[in-house]
Amino acid sequence: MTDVVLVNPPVSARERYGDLAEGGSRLPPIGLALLAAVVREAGYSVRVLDAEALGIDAAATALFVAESEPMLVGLTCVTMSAFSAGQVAAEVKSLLPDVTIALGGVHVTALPEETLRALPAVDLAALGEGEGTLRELVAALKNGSQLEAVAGLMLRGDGDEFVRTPVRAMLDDLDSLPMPAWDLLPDFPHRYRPAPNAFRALPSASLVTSRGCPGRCTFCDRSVSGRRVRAYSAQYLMRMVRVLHEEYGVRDIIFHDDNFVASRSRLLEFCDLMAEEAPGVSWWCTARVDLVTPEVLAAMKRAGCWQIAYGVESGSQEILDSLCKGITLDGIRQAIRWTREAGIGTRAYFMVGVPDDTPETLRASIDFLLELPLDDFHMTVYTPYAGTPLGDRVLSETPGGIDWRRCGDWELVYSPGGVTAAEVTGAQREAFRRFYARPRVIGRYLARMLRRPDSALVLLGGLRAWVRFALKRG
Ligand code: B12
Ligand code: SF4
Repeated sequence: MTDVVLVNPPVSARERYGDLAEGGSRLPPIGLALLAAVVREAGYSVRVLDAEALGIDAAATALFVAESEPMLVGLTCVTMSAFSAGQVAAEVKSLLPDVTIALGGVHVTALPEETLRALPAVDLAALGEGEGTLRELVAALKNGSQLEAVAGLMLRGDGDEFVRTPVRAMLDDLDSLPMPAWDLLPDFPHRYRPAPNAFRALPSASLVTSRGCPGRCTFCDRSVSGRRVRAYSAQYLMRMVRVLHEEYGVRDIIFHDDNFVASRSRLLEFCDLMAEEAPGVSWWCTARVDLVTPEVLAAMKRAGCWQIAYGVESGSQEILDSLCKGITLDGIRQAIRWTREAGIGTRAYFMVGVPDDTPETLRASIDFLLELPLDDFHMTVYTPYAGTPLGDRVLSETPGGIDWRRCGDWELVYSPGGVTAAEVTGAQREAFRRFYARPRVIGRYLARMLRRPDSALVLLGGLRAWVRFALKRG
């Protein structure tokens, strides 16, 4: 018997990336690895079942869960995996009718009642950050005490009623957390792999080392992480890097924080430690264009940073302003130039199909993408997520709602008004076609394949997916 089984529900690469499946990633469920470590530290037994990584369906997932005869099953989900989580819950309940099933993550945090209504086999929802909530929930179930006393839950009441327990305070001191339980993930790190253009060496791992971002971007989902920045200290971060490298052989790390450079003093301290200790690990991260300077970039380069991904979103200043992004096209140009001058690769995230987009703003984004001296890019489709200011507005104006399963950032799931779905997809395909068909970009890919013959096949697979996507009609 195991006290707790934590489950990442099954979602296929096809469901996540559509036509770009071969160019996608499979990365560890960071939240679950952390929750597992917290449960273990509190003295309970715990397993993690990453059905997405194992490639098993809901029925097989439930069979594995049932083998452990758990007291509590904890499922995580984003919007697109909510129904899959519900399916796993239903299958588990058919095998273990008395087990308690909890659901956590950004989606259920933003839409607790709707989600519990849609997924009847789930007993309760954990809202917001889950470490303290899960620890207390397991203890309460073990002791048979009242769940109403556990902060951060949404419980089922009588009939169609729900009972919300007190709000769970956000964690201030991330250093108080144990290290993620990487040992409980299936064949970590080898079963996991970033997108073909998102690693310099394998095996690679990803980390989220801070929570929260003070930015005001109206499309951004911070249902769990909030606006207040809280971060692991540079020393703790360094310890994580060392453990990943020395115990798991990790050679490249992605810092998937909302905004890794949010705290400059921590960033500089971490860069100094990395440069001093030179643990033989390269890394890349996300950043806002208005938070980097030549000095910061030079320190990052010395510390082994090989790429920075900037949220550029659009080539139209009007669209950037309408999204409250708080950056300018010139600011983007400057950050990309400085990053290149520092010897660090540049990657930009664009988003098409936002409510104010028109054929002209889509054109402006493609022109801007091709103007910037970028090494890589990513162009997703705007998806209205509940809990974000823009998403809530769009959802309230969309009669009949939106199918959660389609909310993976690759498909237009609502009507923006100024552009059609075909125009949005057309812009995306044109961007991929024109970006990758340039001799400079092809040459860089060939050079990467020669430098890293061990990952040449992965890169080729990615290139094939992008070319097929770019050339597809409709
Ligand atoms: C890192 C990251 C990834 C990584 C790793 C994802 C992972 N499964 O861990 C990768 C790159 C693989 C990824 C993939 C995707 N992502 Co992502 N990702 C993030 C990011 C930047 C940070 C998430 C994170 O790890 N945070 C740190 C951990 C500790 O927090 P957490 O996972 O939320 O878990 C905490 C709580 O939610 C809670 N909790 C969670 N589950 C449970 C379960 C129980 C039982 C309990 C008690 C508590 C609990 O406790 C945890 C600890 O506090 C967020 C943005 C954000 N700030 O949230 C987007 C985000 C979650 N991703 C998003 C999306 C859309 C996706 C994809 C669908 C994209 C795609 N098409 O592939 C996939 C979905 C993959 C999947 N099956 O989950 C959206 C989700 C929006 C939504 N409402 O659906 C976000 C919010 C970004 C955005 N667009 O705004 N993602
Ligand atoms: S998009 Fe980036 S900068 Fe804007 S609020 Fe979200 S994390 Fe912060």
